[in-house]
This record gives sequence, structure tokens and C-alpha cells, in this order.
Amino acid sequence: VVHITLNGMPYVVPDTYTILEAAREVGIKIPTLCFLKDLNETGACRVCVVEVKGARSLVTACNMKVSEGMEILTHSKRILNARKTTVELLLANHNIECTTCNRNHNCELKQLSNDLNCKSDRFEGERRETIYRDDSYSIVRDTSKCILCGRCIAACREKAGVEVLAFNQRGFKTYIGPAFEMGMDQAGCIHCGQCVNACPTAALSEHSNIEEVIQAINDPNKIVVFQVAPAVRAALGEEFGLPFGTRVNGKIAASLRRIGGPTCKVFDTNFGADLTIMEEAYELIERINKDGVLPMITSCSPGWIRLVEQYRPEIIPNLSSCKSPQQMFGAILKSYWAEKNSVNPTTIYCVSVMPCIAKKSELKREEMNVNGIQDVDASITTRELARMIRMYGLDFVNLPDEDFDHPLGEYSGAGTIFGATGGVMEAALRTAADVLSGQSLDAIEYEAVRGVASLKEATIQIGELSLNVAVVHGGKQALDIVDQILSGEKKYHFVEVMGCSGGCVAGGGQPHVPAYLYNSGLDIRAERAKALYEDDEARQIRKSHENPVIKAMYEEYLGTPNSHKAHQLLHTTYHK
Ligand code: HC0
Ligand code: SF4
Repeated sequence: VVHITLNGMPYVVPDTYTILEAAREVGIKIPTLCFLKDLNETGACRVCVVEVKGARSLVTACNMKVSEGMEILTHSKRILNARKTTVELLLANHNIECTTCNRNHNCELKQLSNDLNCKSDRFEGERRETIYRDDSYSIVRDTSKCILCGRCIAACREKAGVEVLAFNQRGFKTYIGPAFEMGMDQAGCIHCGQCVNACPTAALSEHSNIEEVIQAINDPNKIVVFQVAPAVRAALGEEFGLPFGTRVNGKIAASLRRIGGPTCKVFDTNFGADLTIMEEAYELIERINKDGVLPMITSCSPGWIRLVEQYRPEIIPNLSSCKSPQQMFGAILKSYWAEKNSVNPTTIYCVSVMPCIAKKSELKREEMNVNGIQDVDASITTRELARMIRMYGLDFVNLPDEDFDHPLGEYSGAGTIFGATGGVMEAALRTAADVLSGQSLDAIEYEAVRGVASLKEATIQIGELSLNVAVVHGGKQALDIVDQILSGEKKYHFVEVMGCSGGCVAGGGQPHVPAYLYNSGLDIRAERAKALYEDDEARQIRKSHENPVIKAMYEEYLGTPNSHKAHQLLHTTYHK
């Protein structure tokens, strides 16, 4: 420990602390902007400056360690002035159209400007001349809102595992984006949205599909069908002030029903997840029994698929041929459900609500159709749903809890844990173990694959078979493990990969988490995952193959898992 004084008061704190951490511990919030713990610790923005007695200039609290006898001032007149000037200089070059900005309720720059009593017109003069705007199917970049904090660059490199974004040019012309003025897609973006989650302003955001969804809702010739991804129910409440990890299944169903009107259906991607497990577990068993390519690697995370196709196409033969739950859901909706209900599939407009940005481009893939009818028509993020709930004037917190519609709203506990890292693995093991042992096993909780460790490995004994499995999440970890598989260093039967660290609960489309909470140690991945495991425990049926609607659908329509019909509807291909 060391002895320090902070604003004249004596404290004893661990010597590993930075000034920022020491101040936080004693209840003083030093503002930050560019700082993200363990990710972006450059001290570049200088918003967190403090005075340290004896130091020649102001020091940055985010990356300066405390030392014995240090005397620190965190909010002196000199410091408040310095911070104010720093932020006012940023504002002088910022496109201040806050009224219509999609981040106006949680923009960190706006909050800081307000807290520091800044004026937006103190520095006038030359403004940035070149503005880059880039709108792909998924990610939108607008450099007029960029404050050059570099958080997105770090997220892209450290989380996505690619280097799409960088500082370009120098001095006043500096901008963040792909090199050589390329678009994000040309530069190899995987659409994971980790840069969006890291951005303090609206310089990066998702491509919005709200308007086209509203158009479909108002089209009398369309039947709007919603499907809601597992992880959305673990996070949407945050947008309405509910504590992290609050499970809001019932309020989501109630909201969508009020937005979509009396003719809409509110179904569940979790049903698609149960179906994916049927196909994937049987595909795994078949690969093991028939000397197929191993390890089989999951294919439901579209950011991960884009990573493979662009950066490691050598591993394509290992990918499960299963479409993701989002796509399987759409394909079944427009075939089985449409036939059963005598609905013309071309009149169905399927909207997915996803924690993910990459789902927007996944649904546009050429392969994602059945007989020329696109499986899913539009995808909105958790954040976009929150915006629609506000737009439609719904008092989210006080809505009654309602159920999802029957039959494609039925799901097992296995389906819901898909949203957390390790969940797809655990769900698949629940089914594979029963199928291989020919019994209905009671031990269904596979603790070894749960949690946020960056690599989880386990050997699962099922009868004679020792199944070696691994779970990784986040592009960077995924590339590492792929390289070890390709070199023969690691040997597994089955690997789960999710493109985002933590799995879908921490997807690029989830509610923004304020940086100060992240920096103070909140692990949002664990908080949200807890809600999904609770959802699992609350289900009477916890194995995908015991979902009664899934069982009936195989009997009436698909035959067996991996049947010819199942292949036509539910499987896909990948390409470089
Ligand atoms: Fe996921 Fe999914 S689990 S990718 O994270 O598999 O987005 O939540 O919807 O499709 O189910 C996302 C979440 C899904 C899909 C499912 C899978
Ligand atoms: Fe990088 Fe992902 Fe952002 Fe694309 S979406 S720029 S891959 S962090």
C-alpha cells in the first residue's frame, strides 16, 4: 500500500492503483473519455488530467500509478479549466446535431460537456474539411461525430481481432477509418459492432432498419412476424433503467404485440435455437461416426462467419453446415408454419430482434432463402427495439408480462442459453449426450463450458466416447484457436465460437454500457449471462429435443434431423 493525499485528505491505497482508481475508491469521479480499461490506456484525450505536487505539468490519472506520499488535486480551478478547454476544443470540431442524434440519450461527449459547463462556440475557426460517411448493410461511420479517442481502433484490434480501423493522416486532417479511404466492407470489416459499443459518440452506429419495419407493419398485405434472440431479453431492460441482468421476456412480448398490432405474431428465435441444436447435434454425431471433418465448429455467429470467410477460409470445411437460429427460424416460418396456416409465404415479413449488428448482413446472404424467398426480411438491434418502444409511447417498465405466441414461441432452456458464451455447446451436449446414450440424462448443467474465461476446454464422457470440446469467444481468441487447430496443436471434436467476447449478450447491438461502469469493473457479460441461465432454470423443458413443437415438426414435416428436407431448408454453404 501507499499513503497519498487526495484534495487534502489522507488515504491509504494499494500501490497497484492508478490515480483514477484511487480516486474512484474514495468516491471521487475523475472524468475520462478515451480511456477503456485494458483496452485503450493511451491517455491521449487528457480529460482525466490532475495536478500532482512536484510534477512539471498536469498528469493523466488513467495511466499514472499512485506512489508513496503523492499529493493529488483532482478538481482544482486549474484542472477544471484545463478539462473544459479540452472538451471545448473537441466541440469546436464536432457536428453538434444533438437533437436528432441517435446517441443523444447516452453520448459521453454530451454528458461531459454538460458536466463541465462547456460552451460549444468558444473556439471558432477552421473545421474539419473532409467528412467520411460510410453506410454498409451493418455499420455506419460518420467522422463528423468522431472525437479521435481511438477506442474503436482498440476494440477492433483487441476484440474483433482484425485491424480495419486506424488513425489516418496527420494533424488537423487526422481521421479514423480504414486505410486508403476504403469503405469498411472493402477493408475486411466483420460487422461485429465492437467498435460501435466502444464509441462514446455516434461516430459509429448500426445501419437502422426501423423505417422499413414500420412500413411493413402498416402494410395491410403483410403479416409481420417477430422473432427475438436469446440475448435481447437479458439486456433490453437496461434501456429503461432496469438493473443489469434483469430478464424482460414478458415485457418484450407485450411491447412487440403493441407495436406490431393485432395481426402480428411474436415468436422466438429460441425456437430456432432448439432447431439448430437438433440439426447440429446430429451433424456432429454423424461426423464422428463417419470420419467426417473434425473438429466441427459452430456457425451461428455471423461475425465469426465473416471472419472465417475473409481471414481463415482454410477452416471452412470444419464449419457446421447449419444455418443460424435466426435463419432456420425464418425458413421454417415461411415453409412449415405458412403451409400449416395456409399463408402465402411471400406475404410474411419476418423481423428479427437481435443483439447483433452482423445479423443485418447475414440475412442478405444469397444462400439464406428457400425457393427464392428470403428467410428473414429485416433485423433490428436491441437498441433499435428500445427506440421503437419509445417511439410507440410504451411505458416499458409498467407493461404487463405477456407470453410469446404459440407454436413458434415455444423454447427449451437449452435454446435460451445460446446467448451466452458456452451456451450453444451446453445445449448441444444436452442433446448429444441423450442421443448417444439412448437415455434421458439428469445431469444437464455443464459448468466447465460456462463463464467468461477466454478459452474453456473440457472432455465430456458420453458412454464410450470421450468428447473433447472447446469454447472461444471474440474474434481475436477465435483466430488464435483456429491457427492452433490448423497446425494440429489442438485436437477437438467440437468447438463453439462466438464472434463477440462473452457471446451474444455482449453483441454489437446491445445497449451501450457507460465507460465509467466498464472501467470500474462491471463485467456486463456475466451480468447478462446470469439472466439467461435463470431463464433456463425457470423452464420446465430444458433440452431442445424435448421441445414438443420441435418434436411434432420433425414428425409431421421434416422427418429426421439432417433429412433431405432439413438440408434444403436449414443448412447452408460458405465461401471465400
Ligand atoms: Fe445470438 Fe443466435 S445466440 S447468434 O448470439 O446461434 O445475435 O442472442 O440470436 O441466430 O439463437 C445473436 C443471441 C442469436 C442466432 C440464436 C445463435
Ligand atoms: Fe472492426 Fe468489428 Fe467494427 Fe468492423 S464492426 S470495424 S470488424 S470492430
